[in-house]
Amino acid sequence: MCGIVGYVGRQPAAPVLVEGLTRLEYRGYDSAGLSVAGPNGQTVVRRVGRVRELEAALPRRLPGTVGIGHTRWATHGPATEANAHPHTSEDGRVAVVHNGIIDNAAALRERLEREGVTFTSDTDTEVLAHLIARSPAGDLEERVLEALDHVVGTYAVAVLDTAAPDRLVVARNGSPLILGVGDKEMFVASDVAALVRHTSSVIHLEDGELAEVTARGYRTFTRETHDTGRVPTTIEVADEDVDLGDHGHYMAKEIAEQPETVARMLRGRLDARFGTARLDGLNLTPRELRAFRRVKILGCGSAYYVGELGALLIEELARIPAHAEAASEFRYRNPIIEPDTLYVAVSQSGETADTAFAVREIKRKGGQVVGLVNVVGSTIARECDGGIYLHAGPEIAVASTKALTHMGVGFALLALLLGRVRDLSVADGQRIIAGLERLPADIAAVLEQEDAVAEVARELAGAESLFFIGRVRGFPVAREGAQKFKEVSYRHAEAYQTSELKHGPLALIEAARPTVAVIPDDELTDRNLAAAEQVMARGGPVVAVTHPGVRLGAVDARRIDVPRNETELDPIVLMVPMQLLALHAARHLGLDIDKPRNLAKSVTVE
Ligand code: HGA
Repeated sequence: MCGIVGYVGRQPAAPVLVEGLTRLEYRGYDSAGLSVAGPNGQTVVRRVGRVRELEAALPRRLPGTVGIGHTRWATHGPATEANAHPHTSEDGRVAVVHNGIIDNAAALRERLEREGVTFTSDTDTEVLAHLIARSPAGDLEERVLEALDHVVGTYAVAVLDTAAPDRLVVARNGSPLILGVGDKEMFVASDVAALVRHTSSVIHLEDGELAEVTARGYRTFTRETHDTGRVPTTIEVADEDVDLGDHGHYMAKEIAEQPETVARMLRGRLDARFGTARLDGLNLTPRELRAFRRVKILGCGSAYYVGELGALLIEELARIPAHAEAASEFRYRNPIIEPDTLYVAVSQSGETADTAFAVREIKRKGGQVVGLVNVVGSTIARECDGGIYLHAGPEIAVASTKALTHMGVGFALLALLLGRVRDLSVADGQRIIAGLERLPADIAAVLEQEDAVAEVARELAGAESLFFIGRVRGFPVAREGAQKFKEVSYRHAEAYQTSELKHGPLALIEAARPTVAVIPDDELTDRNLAAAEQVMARGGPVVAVTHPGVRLGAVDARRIDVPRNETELDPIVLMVPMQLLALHAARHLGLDIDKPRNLAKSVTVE
C-alpha cells in the first residue's frame, strides 16, 4: 500500500525522503514521488516504477530542508507519472501526498471543475491540493482543516505549502500516520520502518487528529481542540530488524528467524505450574473468560486461514464453539453481534482496513473484541478492548510467514487460557505448554531440511497448477500452503479438504497437476493415506508433508518430514515447510519474492 514520508529539519530533505521511501518499498507500490521546498518554490519529481528510478531522476542540487515523499499503490487512475504523488495546486504552491480513498472525490472534482480548476491527474487525491490552495481560511493549518471538512473518506495526508516553507501540516483519518521527533528536526511517516534509522521517539496520530510540524517541534490538534498535547512514546524497533543482512530476500530472513522469534514470543507467557497461559493484555478476568459461549475470529487472507486453525485449537482445548470468517465479508453483511461471544481480530500490521472496520462494527454493536496483532500501537491494537501482541518483529516481505506462525502460537495461548478456565486439566495444560516450549526447536529442525525442501519446490515450480489438501487441522495448513505458493510463484494453487477430493476435484488429477498432501500422524492418518492413494492411482504426483512415524506404504510420494509436537499444535510446525516450498519455487522461477505483483503488505484500503 501507499507510503508517506516527510521531513523538516537542518539536513537536505531529498536524501532523507529517498531513504524513507526505500524503507517503505516492502509495502508494495507502483510509482513514487517527492517534493522539496527551496528558495524558489518547490521541486516535484515523480516516476513510475521503483524508488531508485525516482532517485536517479532527481536534480543534482536539491538543497531544501523541508519535503514530502510518497510511494503510490493506485486506487484511482492507472500507475502513471501524472497520477503519482505529490499532487500540486494549479499555482504549484501546495503539494499533497495522500494514502487512502476520498469517497466524494468525483463530486468535489465536478464542483472544482465548474469553478474553473483544470485537473492534471485521475486521482482522488488531487482535489485536496486544490481545496487547500483555494481555501478562504487563514494560515496553512486552518486551510487544511477547512479543506478536510469537505472530504468524506479515509486519509493520511502530508501537505507542503511554499507560502509557509518552514512546516508541514499532516492529518489522519483511517490511515496510519506517525510523527518522529529528532534533534531540531522532525519526521513524518505512515510506517515506523521509515523512521527507525532516525529516531525512536514517535507519536501515533489518532483519527481526526492533525499536526503542524516544524524543525523546532510539533503541535497536534483536532477541529475542536487547539492542542491535543500528545507526547512521544519510545518504539523498540531496532535498525537491524529491518535490514536484510546476508539473506537474499526478506521472506527468507523472516522464515529463518522463526525459532528465535517464537521463543521470544513465549517468554513470560507460560505458567507451567498451573498449566496455563499468562495473557494480561487481554484485560479479561477468569470469570469474564468463562462467560463466553462462543468465539468468532476475523482476519483477511492468510490471517483468516490461521484464524481457522485458531478456531480448531479453541474448540479442541476449550470446547467452546469457535469459527473464523473473512473480515472482508463479515463487515458487509450486517453481522449479528452477541454479548457472550469473544471476537478476535487478527492482523499482522494492525492496519488492515477490512479487519479494522469489522472491529468498529463489533464495538458499535456492543461486542467485546480482542486483537492478535504484530505492530505495537497500530490502529487495530489500539481500538480493541485488549489483545495479544505477536512480537514477531518487523515483517517486511509482502507474503507473511513468521507473523502467521506467531498468530498460530497466539491462538494456542488463547485456547490454553480459555481451556484452563473451563475443563482442560492441569496435566493437559502442562502437556500443551511443553509442546509450545518445543516449538522453536521443531521449527529449527524443519529449517535444517531446507535444501531437500528446495529440491521438491523446484519440481513443483514446473507445474502450472497444483492442489494442496488437508483434513480437519491439516486443512488450514493446506489453505495457507496454497495461498503462499500462489502469492509468490504465480502458479495456480488450490486448497481442498482431503475429504472433499472425491466429490469433485479428483476429475482434475493428472500427471501434470501435483498434489501437496498434509498427512499428520494423528487419528486421521489412514484416511489421509487412502486419499493420497486415490490421487496416485490417477497418475497424480504427491508430495506428503508428514511426520516421521507415518508409513506411506503404497503411496509412492516425495515426503517432507516435520517433527511431531502435540497433536493440537502440529499444524503450526506443518506450516513451515509450506513457507519454504513457496520461497524456493519463486526463487527457482526468478520472481520478485518480496514484492509479488499486484500485492501490497498492509491492505489499508478497501
Ligand atoms: N487514492 C490514492 C491513494 C491510494 C492509496 O492510498 N493506496 O494505498 C490514489 O489512487 O492515488
